[in-house]
Amino acid sequence: MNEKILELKNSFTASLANVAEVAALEELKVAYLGKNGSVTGLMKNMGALSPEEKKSYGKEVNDLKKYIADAIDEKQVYLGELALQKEIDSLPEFDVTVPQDTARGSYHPITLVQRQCERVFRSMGFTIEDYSEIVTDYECFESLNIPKFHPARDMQDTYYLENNQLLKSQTSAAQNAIYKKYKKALYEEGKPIRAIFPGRCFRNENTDACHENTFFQMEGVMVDKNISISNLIFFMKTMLSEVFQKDINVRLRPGFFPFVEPGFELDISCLICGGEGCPSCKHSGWLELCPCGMIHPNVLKEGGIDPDEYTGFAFGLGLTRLAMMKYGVKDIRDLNSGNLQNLAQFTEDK
Ligand code: FA5
Repeated sequence: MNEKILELKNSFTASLANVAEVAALEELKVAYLGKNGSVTGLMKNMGALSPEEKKSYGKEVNDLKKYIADAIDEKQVYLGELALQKEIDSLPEFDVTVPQDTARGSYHPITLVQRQCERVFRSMGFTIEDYSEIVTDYECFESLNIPKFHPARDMQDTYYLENNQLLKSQTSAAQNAIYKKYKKALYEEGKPIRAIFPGRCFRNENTDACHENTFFQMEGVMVDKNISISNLIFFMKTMLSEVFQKDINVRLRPGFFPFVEPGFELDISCLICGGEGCPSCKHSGWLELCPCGMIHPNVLKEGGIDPDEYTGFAFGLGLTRLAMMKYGVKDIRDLNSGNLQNLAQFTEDK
């Protein structure tokens, strides 16, 4: 190797070893590879060389250029990593096992009543089902004896997606799938269908103290031979007395839902005003809590179950309203407010 080139290479290597900061590295780069740098200066000697010498000299200069450029890039990466590590080391250390002073989270009141209901129904042999919030028109309406353009659809306007699916307006949307899932066990093993399916529902409606556009319901169905209204009333009464742990005034009145026949509205005496009338109960003293009825033969048929052989009941409990009554929340909108000071009060249960 040309002596001058070798000298420059050695001096660069020694200087690079002493560089400890990005700014100094940049200076070194300019000193060697810049327009007036040492390596560029080597090219000026080319004129005095023979064509043969020029060839090997030129190659050696180019090799040195590449060597210096690569070494600078490598050092730049190294210095970057070093700086990052320094920054990490300067962060305060923390111990994940040290207890924090901040308040602990609590269960939402709707979660609490949902779990109470689940406990009661599980103890009576019901399975708990999870179901999608996005459903088809068939699931939410058609399979429930509500054909297209049926006036009953007006009661449950909801939010439609561009692909024609919709946000479910009622947990009843899972009924058809539940019948299809369990009919084999019903027919072949004689196992009654007993299922509850809590879930979030959506409706396009004006909100007030007892109506939200997003709320929770808990559907329940039971199908077997000889199921009657007495079974329905027994399960409703058991659930309410377990949840409230006291006697509650209840009234049952006729109600129309295309998927049950006969259908009922189950109201409870408003626990906010003691039945006197207030905004929470639309000043009637009663709160619609749990519509129910005997499953319509068309709905059973659509689920693959012969209505001449089997009967069943279904109910659609308003979980959000149940939470209002249980915890004395006067305005349903407070439950969706995300106000932790309000919500953190309800920690009595798991
Ligand atoms: C239904 O949704 C029927 N699917 C219930 C049903 C199931 C009937 C099975 C028969 C058999 P309805 O629209 O009334 O029915 O709602 C049921 C309950 O959900 C109401 O009683 C109420 O407690 C609650 N609910 C309804 N709309 C709202 C709302 N906008 N905000 C809060 N709770 C509501």
